[in-house]
Amino acid sequence: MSRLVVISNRVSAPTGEGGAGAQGGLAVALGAALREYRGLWFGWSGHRTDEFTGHIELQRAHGVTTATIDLEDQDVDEYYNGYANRTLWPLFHYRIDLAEYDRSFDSGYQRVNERFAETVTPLIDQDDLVWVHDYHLIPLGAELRARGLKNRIGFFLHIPWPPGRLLVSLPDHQKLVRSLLAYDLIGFQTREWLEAFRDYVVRELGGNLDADGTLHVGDRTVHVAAYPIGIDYDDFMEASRSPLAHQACNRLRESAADRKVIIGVDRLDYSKGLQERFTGYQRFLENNPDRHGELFMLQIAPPTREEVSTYEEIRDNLDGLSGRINGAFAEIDWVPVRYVNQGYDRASLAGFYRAAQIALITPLRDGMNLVAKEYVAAQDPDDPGVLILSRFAGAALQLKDALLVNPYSADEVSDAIKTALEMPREERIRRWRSMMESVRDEDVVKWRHDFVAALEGARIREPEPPPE
Ligand code: ADQ
Repeated sequence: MSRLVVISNRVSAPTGEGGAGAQGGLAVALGAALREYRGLWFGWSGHRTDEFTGHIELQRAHGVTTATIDLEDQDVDEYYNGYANRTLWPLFHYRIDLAEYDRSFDSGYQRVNERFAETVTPLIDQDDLVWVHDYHLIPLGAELRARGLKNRIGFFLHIPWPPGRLLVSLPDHQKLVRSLLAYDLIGFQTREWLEAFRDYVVRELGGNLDADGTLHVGDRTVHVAAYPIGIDYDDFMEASRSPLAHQACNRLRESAADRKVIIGVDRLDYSKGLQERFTGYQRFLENNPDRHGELFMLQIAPPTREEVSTYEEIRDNLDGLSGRINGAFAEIDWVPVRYVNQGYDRASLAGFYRAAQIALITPLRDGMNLVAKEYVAAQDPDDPGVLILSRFAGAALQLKDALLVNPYSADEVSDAIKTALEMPREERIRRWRSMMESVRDEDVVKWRHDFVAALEGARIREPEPPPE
């Protein structure tokens, strides 16, 4: 079995097996993959330095070696806060109104990808499989090839791929997409994003598509496929049975005092549709005065990317909106919105999910959305809650038995809350069972096995012809 080298923007030091750690689902999933394949995980430490030195900090913990580098202030501003999070993130989430195009971002993005390639190349052995993650590192494969790497290199995009009509608004869009052709395998979360990518390559780059889905562009052959990411089912179930999860569940139930709980859990990001969700809930309260006092909404949303101004704005907007809803509807013994700006470990989240009769997960656009899957996994099989899910989340293609809504429509969201509150137990159980099977069977272990197997099977690269 080949060794696996995972490269992502950030590296989270693995904390070992078991459910109670404070890591995100992806960090746990990649940590497990690396243990299985005796791997190396390379990326940015998250720290800034005055001057880039290329010094690699190597650490070994719980069977995984991590290798991290520090970046300069200018790198962080132009690459991470700039091109990745001000240009690509909004554009790939269909928000060209928020996308900022600035040449200094392009050059910073390119420079950091070159720095990643320069530093990681000596750590890669001839037989290693290399797996690059996400929109921060699109040109990395081409930079690794430019340094002579012949290994099989795969890329997985965690976020949506935008329709060609939006993507062409990006200056130098062809250059960015062409750099992806250096990979042997490109994975997307869903068929929808995969098809948008293929359409672009066929129309804009003159590519051809084989019957088996392989793309040919000039002399390049690239395998492209959808690999929907899942949760670490076993690990999450273990977390949800832990004392911490029970404590969290009881704490929320006791404080709810027989009221039903509608839960939302998201990073504070405009793609997650939080303002639209609050507005949908407000519409429900306006339309159903008889239900006031019977339920409340708990929104957990820790701030992220605070150095990007649009994220400050959304925080201000939500503070205002939650305050206005509470001001308009609260009674002395009932507050309709509990809005919490802190993150929780996975075990506590599992407990909160279990205590909530409804999950309201309404991103305007989301590559997958693992919170929806975690909510399903955490439910009591005899009395499961109802998942209300945006039809624009990648997860909606698998969780077809959720109540699927258009997150832009406050009326649809309001109606779905009413339907969820009134849904008979038998229907809740039937819908939950079918969703649970998909969450269990299409988990993160399957995701990484499918991707790595496809990468192992991807054609070994022919040596490049010598320059003329
Ligand atoms: P994210 O946009 O971060 O990820 P999501 O998949 O919902 O979105 O969450 C990832 C993890 O973060 C989950 O395990 C969740 O429990 C945790 N998390 C989210 N909000 C939290 C909170 N308030 N407190 C504590 N933990 C929280 C990106 C893409 C997604 C894709 C993932 C994985 O945007 O579409 O599903 O990568 O590929």
